Amino acid sequence: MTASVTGLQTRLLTVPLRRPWGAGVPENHIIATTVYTDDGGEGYGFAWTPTIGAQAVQALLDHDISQFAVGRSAEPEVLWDQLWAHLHEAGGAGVTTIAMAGLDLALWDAKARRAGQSVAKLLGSRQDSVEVYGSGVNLHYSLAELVAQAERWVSAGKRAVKIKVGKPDIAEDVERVAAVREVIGPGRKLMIDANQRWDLPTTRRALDLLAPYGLEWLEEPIRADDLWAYSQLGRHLPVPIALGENVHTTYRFRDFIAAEAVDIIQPNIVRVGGITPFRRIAELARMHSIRVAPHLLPELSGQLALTLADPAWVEDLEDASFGQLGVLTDESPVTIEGSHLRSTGAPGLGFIFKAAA
Ligand code: SMN
Ligand code: MG
Repeated sequence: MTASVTGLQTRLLTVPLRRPWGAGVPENHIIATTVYTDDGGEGYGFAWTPTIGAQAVQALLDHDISQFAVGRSAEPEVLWDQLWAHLHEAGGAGVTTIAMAGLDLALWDAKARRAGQSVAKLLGSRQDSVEVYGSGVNLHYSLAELVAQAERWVSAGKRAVKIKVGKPDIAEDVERVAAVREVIGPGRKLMIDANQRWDLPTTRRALDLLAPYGLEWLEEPIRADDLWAYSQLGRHLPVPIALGENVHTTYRFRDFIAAEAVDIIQPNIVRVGGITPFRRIAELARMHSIRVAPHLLPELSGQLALTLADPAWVEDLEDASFGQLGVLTDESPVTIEGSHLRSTGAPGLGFIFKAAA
């Protein structure tokens, strides 16, 4: 007999960032969830938004999702499809899927706790450790601040780092990429992230100017909605294209992969709707020899990366893990030493949010 859901509770936490992600982003929002099941089980999950929509996400969970889930199977893969169909008129992706993650993650946590295992072990851990890269939301940093950050990554033992590009004058991007390459030397990997700031011609020009610095990937040069523009970039670029933090459904990932418009995908496990769709996306990628680099959220992404056959790098955004933000009741379920992330093996997802941030 599988358990069924008896209740769902949410709490909205607003968490100040230790290093603001620009003038408009001083904090992040976490919608902590608890699911209850009729076998006495409990599971802890969350949804997350850096800036937009936290109250909308919480309202969907408190009203539509809770009402729909109670009385249904607590099996996350079964409930996910039913819930997605139920919520679909509110949109197949975005706020809908972000809210769905709040339930899906809590259900996976409950299932793993019931089995007395970590979620990674339950899903079949394939790696003892995964590599993390140093990352920063640093477009607003001065050149000196950026160089200092790159120096911190080198001292911390990172073997790969990612910086933001997309300054109004591309010459400034060239200067910043050159400076960071100088600090990290030729042996470390360097990724750049334009956060959808460019159009097609600017991207072509940027590739010409920046490829000589030896780049592991160029992330989100163009609006993530514009599959057509990505498909125009062509197949054998001097720098692989990474995207996915703003792609929300399995179908849309399929479309990018089928159009040969992406080389590395970066699903955000919350934005796609939880672990259930993340695993489907990861399988899709594997069938097409596309590597998966789960976006942000190292406590969650890191554990799921351990279950992948061929994980790409996991992002370690400076001072921004839940553990570093001080919002967890216990020690973090993952450890990061140098460039390696490992699981502590804590049961379930292994993290519960404090009552107040
Ligand atoms: C990013 C996106 C959202 C929040 C923080 C950082 C960024 C990244 O695009 O890939 O690190
Ligand atoms: Mg990014």
